[in-house]
Amino acid sequence: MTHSTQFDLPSSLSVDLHNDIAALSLSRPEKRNAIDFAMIRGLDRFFSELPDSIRAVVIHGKGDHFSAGLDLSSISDIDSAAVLFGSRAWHRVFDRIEHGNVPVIAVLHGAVVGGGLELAAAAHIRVAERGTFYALPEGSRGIFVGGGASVRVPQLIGVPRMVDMMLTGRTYGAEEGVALGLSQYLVEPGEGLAKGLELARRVIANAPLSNFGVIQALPRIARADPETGLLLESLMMSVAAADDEAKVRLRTFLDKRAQKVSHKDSGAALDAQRGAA
Ligand code: 1HE
Repeated sequence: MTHSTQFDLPSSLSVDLHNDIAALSLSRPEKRNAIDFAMIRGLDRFFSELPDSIRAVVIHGKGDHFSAGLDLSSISDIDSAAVLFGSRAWHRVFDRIEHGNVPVIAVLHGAVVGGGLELAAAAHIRVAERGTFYALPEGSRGIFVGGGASVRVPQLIGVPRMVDMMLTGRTYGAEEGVALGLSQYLVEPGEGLAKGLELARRVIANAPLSNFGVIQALPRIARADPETGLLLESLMMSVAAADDEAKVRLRTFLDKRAQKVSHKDSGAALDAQRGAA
């Protein structure tokens, strides 16, 4: 069911609610989901005003592509101050996605280009359909990345690969992307949203404080100096373990009523195998 009016979104964004998971669509297929300021403002509003009842978000794109990146017509005739403030607005929104209260899964297909890759990189998990391709054509457009790619893309694939993509226009396909870390899952065309929703359901089955630790503490610990990081890890562990939710879950395991860990059930392992085949 569509709930876009509840969120007061521009026409370029729409929302379907699947119980406590929101599927947010980039809905500007006629412009290949190019991201303009209205879409950025809409993303900002959506992620700042997300009701507590929404426990995970799946972002995907309508039409044949996830996103063609920055709407180039929006910067063709503006001064450098406006571009600077615009870029900082992208940063604020994508930070809100990465460090918000809910896990975000990006489902990718077709072009994941420039700012589209920057948006995907701000999500916590990426699922790519076969046929997805990744590019950073900023160099050939005479501009530079401005939505956080300099920080987030090297965390996924390393600085040398990003340099190559920007200097030579090299693109990566879906299969290479999953091997390099641009996505964690590879699925057949048309299966991405179902996979994203399935993953979201698994994610929200975790204890809320565990998920908080994963999306708020873990990335900061990984960037911290090791001594500070390890202290933060212990603090996060003690906060999560002291919560009633942990006590119930540990009791369930100790009473032999909890599911055992099973490698066969691991979607990640299955998809990685399929991707490598
Ligand atoms: C656009 C944009 C756009 C399409 N801004 N209007 N991004 C790029 O450099 C990628 C530019 N786009 C493309 O290379 C192609 O459009 C695609 C490979 C993504 C898709 O190709 P195709 O053949 O399916 O579509 P199309 O015919 O090229 O485009 C359809 C329409 O969308 C057309 O407009 P129309 O009025 O002629 O119908 C295109 O002009 C329009 N369109 N992409 C504006 N990006 C925070 S900094 C981030 C910096 C960046 O993101 S730079 C990367 C920009």
